[in-house]
Amino acid sequence: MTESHAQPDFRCGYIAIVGRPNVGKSTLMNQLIGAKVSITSRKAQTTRHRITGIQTTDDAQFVYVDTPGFQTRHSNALNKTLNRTVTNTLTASDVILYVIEAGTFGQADQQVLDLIPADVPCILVINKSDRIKDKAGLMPFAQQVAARRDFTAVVPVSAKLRFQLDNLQSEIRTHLPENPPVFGEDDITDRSEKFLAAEIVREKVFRFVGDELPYTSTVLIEQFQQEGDLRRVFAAILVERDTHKAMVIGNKGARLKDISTQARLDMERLFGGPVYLEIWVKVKSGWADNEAGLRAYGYE
Ligand SMILES: Nc1nc2c(ncn2[C@@H]2O[C@H](COP(=O)(O)OP(=O)(O)OP(=O)(O)O)[C@@H](O)[C@H]2O)c(=O)[nH]1
Ligand SMILES: [Mg+2]
Repeated sequence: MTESHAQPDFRCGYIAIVGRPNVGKSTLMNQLIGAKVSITSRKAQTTRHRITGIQTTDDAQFVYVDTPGFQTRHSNALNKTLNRTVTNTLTASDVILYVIEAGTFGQADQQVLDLIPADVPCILVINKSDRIKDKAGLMPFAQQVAARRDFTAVVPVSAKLRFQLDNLQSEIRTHLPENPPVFGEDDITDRSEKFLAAEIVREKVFRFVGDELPYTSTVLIEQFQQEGDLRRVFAAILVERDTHKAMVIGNKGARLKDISTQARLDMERLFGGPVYLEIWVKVKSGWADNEAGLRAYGYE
């Protein structure tokens, strides 16, 4: 710990990031901390766990908590678990970032807003503002949404282009309590490398396999070993049916090869060393419908 952290006005606290699926919560957290600890994709329901992203500056430690998009469509055991993760995070935060997409506000957004406790400072973050051509139209939209709750601030941002993220961070800091840092100053997450490895493989499945692959696929790390600098990772992609297995493997294994290569490169970047990665695809049906199965795969 450096001396500056002993300063009396050092602040540290938890910042929940919530919103309906696909509004850019994980992209926002990664950009705020400057590292990719939470996976992202253009498909809804990418994030399935509570994931912490930590950033330490001279005068504050920001502990962001990325959450799954709140599910309102299907109600299986997985979705109930995901939603419980969101509600539990909300009650344990110093500040809440309520994220919506510029120009869009619907029932699913309102349902998340209804969950937010009245006594926690909440910032309305209007993401994907880069997509709005008519910038003047953003004002009335922001005012309409802002009227739905007593927000402490309204900040239009583009997580993708890093637009307004510094302003957002200064606003967040004003709501953090005066506390010494909880994590080390170089920590970027409280999740293990094994957990992050599984998430990286899952991201590549989401990205490389078309929309036809149901969201009920998951990844299990069967072995994670470190020898010096080298990490050896043995992963299994679990799918529901043989036809899904064929989709993941692709023609002559081409798709699985792409998944493996991209996952390995991301792991090497994040872990800062070489990675040996082997991936199998296994059929295991029904895991997302059953609470015991979910616990076995690390869902809280
Ligand atoms: N144009 C634009 N796209 C963005 C922005 N932020 C995120 N996206 C895209 O939106 C999609 C969803 O991003 P995620 O960060 O995975 O969204 P999420 O809210 O975490 O999604 P879930 O975890 O499924 O709830 C991805 O394709 C991102 O690249 C932004 O500021 N501008
Ligand atoms: Mg996400």
